[in-house]
Amino acid sequence: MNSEAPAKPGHLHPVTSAIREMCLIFGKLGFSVAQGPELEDEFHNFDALNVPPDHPARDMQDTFWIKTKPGEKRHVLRTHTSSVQIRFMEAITQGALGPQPFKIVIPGKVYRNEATDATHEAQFYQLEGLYVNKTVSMAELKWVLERFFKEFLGPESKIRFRSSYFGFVEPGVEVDVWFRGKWLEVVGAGIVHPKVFSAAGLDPNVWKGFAFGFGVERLVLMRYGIDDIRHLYSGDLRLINQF
Ligand code: YSA
Repeated sequence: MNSEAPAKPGHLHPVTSAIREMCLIFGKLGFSVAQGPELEDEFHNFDALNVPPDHPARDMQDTFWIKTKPGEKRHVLRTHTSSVQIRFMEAITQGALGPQPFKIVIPGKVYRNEATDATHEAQFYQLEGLYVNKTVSMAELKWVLERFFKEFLGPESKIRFRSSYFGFVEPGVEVDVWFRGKWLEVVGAGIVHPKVFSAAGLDPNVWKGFAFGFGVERLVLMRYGIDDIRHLYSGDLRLINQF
């Protein structure tokens, strides 16, 4: 610990309380919370999400690969929470009730082999969302995200979509949020790619969906005006005790 002041009893880390608050906001919009493993196989982290074999995200520099013997299934520390989209849909297809509409959010730790700086950690949290039903639109996606940001960052926040590429959605967008006079890029999102449904065992001719994912710490930094992500994990109680 860098600080001599003891932690105040009952205090939660700002990232923990942000995740709880985010889940409550999405809960009011009908989303339940789902979870999945942090040690993931290549299929759930990349293949099933239509991330091509030569995509740079699979590179040694970006991903923590677990050592395996030749011929063994390759494992990674998950690089995003999108892997849980596949796990949840697999569970739905194998469940007693069979395929059905659902809305979930997935908060969780993810890992990337990168040099840390003011906005990058090698271990951080994402919050993923997935809504699956027989018809789902970009307009609904926009409404849900706007409702979320108005509650989490304040009623003056608004959002805009810019087209972008992620293998697991088509169309794909980056979402910018208007906060304290600036547009900030905070979310990846889009309409679930039919190949993702097929990989998870759901019929893409029947099921449609939207998905989104964002970095939790980046939103905590914005909301509280903290200038460096590393402060959150320095163990300095002078920071923690302010929340
Ligand atoms: C996209 C489309 C979907 O339908 C669903 C999810 C997504 C998001 C996608 N899985 C993804 O991981 N995109 S991302 O690489 O751009 O990361 C998402 C967010 O994580 C970023 O916007 C950023 O807020 C945060 N992030 C990324 N690298 C980070 C980081 N936060 C802290 N440290 C890092 N090193």
